Amino acid sequence: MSETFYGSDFEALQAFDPEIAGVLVSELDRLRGGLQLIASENMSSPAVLTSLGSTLSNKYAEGYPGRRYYGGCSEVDKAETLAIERAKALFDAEHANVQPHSGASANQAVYGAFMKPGETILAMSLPHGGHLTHGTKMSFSGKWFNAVHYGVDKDTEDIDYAEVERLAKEHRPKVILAGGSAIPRLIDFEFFRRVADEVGAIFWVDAAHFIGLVAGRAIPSPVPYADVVSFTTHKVLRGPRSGAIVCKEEHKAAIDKAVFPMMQGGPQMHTIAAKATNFKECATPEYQTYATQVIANARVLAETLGEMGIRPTTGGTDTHLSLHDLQPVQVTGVDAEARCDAAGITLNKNAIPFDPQKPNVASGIRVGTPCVTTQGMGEDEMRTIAGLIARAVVDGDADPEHKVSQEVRAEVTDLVTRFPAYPR
Ligand code: DSN
Repeated sequence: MSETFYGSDFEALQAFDPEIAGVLVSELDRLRGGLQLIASENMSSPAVLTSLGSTLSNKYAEGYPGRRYYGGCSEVDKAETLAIERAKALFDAEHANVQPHSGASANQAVYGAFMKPGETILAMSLPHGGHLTHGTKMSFSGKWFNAVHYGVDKDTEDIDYAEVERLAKEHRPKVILAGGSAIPRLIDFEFFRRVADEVGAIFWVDAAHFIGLVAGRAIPSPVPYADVVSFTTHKVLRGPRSGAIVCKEEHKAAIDKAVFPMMQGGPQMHTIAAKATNFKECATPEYQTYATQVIANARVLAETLGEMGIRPTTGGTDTHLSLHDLQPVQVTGVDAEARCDAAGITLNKNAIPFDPQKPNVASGIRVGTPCVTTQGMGEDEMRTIAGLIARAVVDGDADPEHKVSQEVRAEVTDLVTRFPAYPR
């Protein structure tokens, strides 16, 4: 079998293109050498990476299995059918479309399926934890549609459900959207469903961040409540960098037509094969254990950072991520990110709700546990990591040669040596 498999031939790449081969190796070294705490990243398995690096990348296959605009699709049809059936089974969904190239492409297709330009969507505001594609002025979604935004409650810092209901009744949107990029708490899908029904709206969940926790049966699923659920496949889910949509049977035709031919051309068949492999992985008991541990780790990390003065918004987390307010320690998000980076800790600055700083400075950081949990770390290691973050943020410096950067980096090296990414 391996004699006829032409993907992932690293030696051939090295011989022909040493510059790019060098980047592949140095990126792997970077990944292995530090702590990866970006909440939206993970480390796909060699099986997923093998499907990605395959000759399925060559195939044009516009259309859907059994209904293609090109010949020669018999084999890629098998891959896409497996991906669809596995996604439906994993999420107990009536229909799945596995062709979106990314989360933004999946979201574009949802707009295309349900909305005409100028119609109204009610979604979470970006500065309060939403997403660029949820109606911000910089994205197609805010340029082509009328976006009305809800935020979080000033006291709880969780979704302001009363505001959702008030705005829904005032604006009677075509679509109500729940989900975002920096929401540490569970979302009350039943509430959103009720409000959507009351105003006759489609209920859409962008589950990109937490769909892996749903797949691992670690948190409640939006699928029974939502008309449509879009997601990415590379976050907690741990699949290839890509997107997908699941929906009710009644929306199947609208979603499929919106993905292709409305928004996309040829599907990336290698990525679809990798999604199929990933969905199979996610159906295992090992993955369920992983998803549960991701949350346990995130809780301890958030709590311990809080004890060290780096306050978690909403008081903690129910998911894989927490958002931290750095104002009590008088450090900006941008400085915290740079100081952590210098110490071998990769995380991102993030606006916190009601942030007085501009988004490119920000008063917060977002931390997530998908990667470190994939590496096998548990709650004890999270306490250690919280201490390292606090040290880097409060006492550290953006200079990697600074004493604190060096000391923290030495402890990071110890951790990642004991819990290696992609063990050799
Ligand atoms: N950029 C992703 C994130 O970091 O949350 C969302 O698209």
